[in-house]
Amino acid sequence: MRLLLVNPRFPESFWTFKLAMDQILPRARATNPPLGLATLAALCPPDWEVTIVDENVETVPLAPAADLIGVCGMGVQFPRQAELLRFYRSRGYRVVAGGSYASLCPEQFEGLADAVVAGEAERIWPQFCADFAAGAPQALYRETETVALTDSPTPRFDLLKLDRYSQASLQFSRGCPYRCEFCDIIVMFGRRPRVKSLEQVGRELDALRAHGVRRVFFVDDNLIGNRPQAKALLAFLAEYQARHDYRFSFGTEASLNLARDAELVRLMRDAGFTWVFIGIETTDEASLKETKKTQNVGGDILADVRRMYASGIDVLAGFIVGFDNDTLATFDRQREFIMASGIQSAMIGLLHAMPRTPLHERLQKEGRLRTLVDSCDNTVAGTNVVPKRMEYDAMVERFKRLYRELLTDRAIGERIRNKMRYMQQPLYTGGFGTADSLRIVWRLLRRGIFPGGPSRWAAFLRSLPLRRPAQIPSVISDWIIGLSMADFARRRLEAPAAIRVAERRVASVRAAVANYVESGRARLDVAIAPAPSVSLSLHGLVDRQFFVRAARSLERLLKHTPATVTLRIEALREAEHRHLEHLLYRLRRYGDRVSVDLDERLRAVVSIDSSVFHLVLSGSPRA
Ligand code: B12
Ligand code: SF4
Repeated sequence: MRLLLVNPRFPESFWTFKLAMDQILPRARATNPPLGLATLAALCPPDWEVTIVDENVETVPLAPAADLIGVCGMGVQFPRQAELLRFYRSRGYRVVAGGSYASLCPEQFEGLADAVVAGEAERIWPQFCADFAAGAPQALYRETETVALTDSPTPRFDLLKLDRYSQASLQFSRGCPYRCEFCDIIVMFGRRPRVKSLEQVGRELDALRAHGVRRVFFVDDNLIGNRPQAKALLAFLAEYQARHDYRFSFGTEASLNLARDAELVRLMRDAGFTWVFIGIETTDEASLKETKKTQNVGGDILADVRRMYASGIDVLAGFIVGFDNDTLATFDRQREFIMASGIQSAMIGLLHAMPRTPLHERLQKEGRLRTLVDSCDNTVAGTNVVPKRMEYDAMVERFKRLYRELLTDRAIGERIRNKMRYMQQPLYTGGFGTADSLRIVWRLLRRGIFPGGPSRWAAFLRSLPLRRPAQIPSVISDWIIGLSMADFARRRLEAPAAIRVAERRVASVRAAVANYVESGRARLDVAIAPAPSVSLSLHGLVDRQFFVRAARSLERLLKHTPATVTLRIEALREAEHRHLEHLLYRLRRYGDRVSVDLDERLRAVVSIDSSVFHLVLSGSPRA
């Protein structure tokens, strides 16, 4: 049996760190590989031939040699996941859906897939494989019991292109003992953390070591959910690193009470953890109590963060605004805290109600759910929650402003200084070889710092720890994070003035292709609000000049505005293929905002990299 597993492209967000991936880090095209797919591959019968394609780092095959295609996805990937399922199914493939969103909302996949696997796959995927091989798969496989993680096999890391990611993923536990009202983790994985054995972790590390991996993200929901087991793991990791004389640099997610357990922090440090992502959410005690995040109540959160720094471990954090207790003034308090704490990777979101969570249930009862906003990415400028003590529009505007305030050059530099004052000896060393480290610094300077002009140069220079060279890798890393987030915010959380710029840029696209539109060979559809978008369709034959003019004006439109562009190509002479390629080459950098919709016949001869552009996959051949 030939199985193809696909991880659909993520829409761009703060989490994709596009600037870093595209322009600064060598080789990396995405942060993490699809660990769920590698685990699923390991659960297949041994005689199945499995291939994994991650559309975030490579293009999807349009006519793969496969008997079955599995497509995974989080909620944010659902539109692309659905598009891929529809496309492959329309080509006669048998398709199966799974992953985080299918686990939470399997009903959304009705009519999209031949089968849906909802929940952890360790027990139900082998059942599906047997049924599929026997020709009688069911429509839904839903895990209703508790999966023992000791039954989880070593993921097929060999099927992943690990060198295209900035770090590898490894999972020790699932579940979290707490009960935050907005959290879907405890709905999907329960409140009793389940863990793998230390031998299993050792085997996974052996496999990653064999691939030369250095940076590993323990993708646990809360690594310290079961403290005795976490401590055993950490001691094991320290011993593993020493035994193999191999330095992995680890990172993970953990609850804030980690900082209040000195032994745990010490073990973490000894094990080689260089960063930890903490759900701080807010420093407002009333909001924390309201959302039942009781583990964060009753301490000094700023002191907690600084204690982590003092041990050399960096803190990345999640923040939320929009609790019932919050007002517009909450944004100011969040800004003050984030600045003082020096947290660079501050993922701030408006409170979202994910389906099936207690928060969703409560707000539904209170009639406070908005339906228009996608509730799957918690950092978008919108939410499905109707706030209690703020006007919705004012809240969204203030949210965008908060990001803008935090992502000025000055604020990035100031946070670095505020952090480094407390993190005298960071454990983070980058984990790159000398040549790569130099390349990263050079690219950061050339593509990140220099283009920012004198104010950025000054902020950068002021943040350099000239008397503490050990801090340099962390400072460089924080600039890469800060500038990547600022780059995304500039393009996506635009100030109102951007609309005027968009109008000007759209007018120049119009002028560039006017002749072709008048002669009926091309068509241009434009929308400025709510977001600028341009759709250029080619249905008659054009010449080289068309592509040159279109490339120039579209590139500028994409560069200076948050516009999206759709290219619909129904007719193209062979001689024009290379001009189209040249046009796409110029738009590459903005590929996540460019959709390419090729006529069915052209799809076979013009290759479009779907990891760069959104390749539209209409289900059936067009008439
Ligand atoms: C690591 C991680 C990340 C990493 C890396 C993502 C990546 N590329 O892998 C980063 C930090 C980048 C990230 C970002 C985000 N994440 Co995230 N992330 C996780 C985390 C902690 C672990 C995922 C993982 O690797 N698990 C380990 C594997 C083994 O488990 P699994 O994926 O669940 O797979 C199992 C089954 O689902 C099944 N399966 C998986 N795939 C398939 C496919 C088929 C065909 C089948 C049949 C079965 C199947 O088999 C596996 C074995 O049981 C999860 C939490 C969690 N516990 O799942 C959140 C989680 C997946 N993320 C989530 C979200 C929402 C996001 C963000 C949108 C940010 C946010 N919180 O708003 C961003 C978007 C990403 C982007 N690039 O834009 C949500 C998804 C909610 C949902 N139900 O859709 C989760 C569940 C956490 C949460 N509650 O916030 N994330
Ligand atoms: S601590 Fe994190 S994983 Fe645990 S319940 Fe709260 S939000 Fe969910």
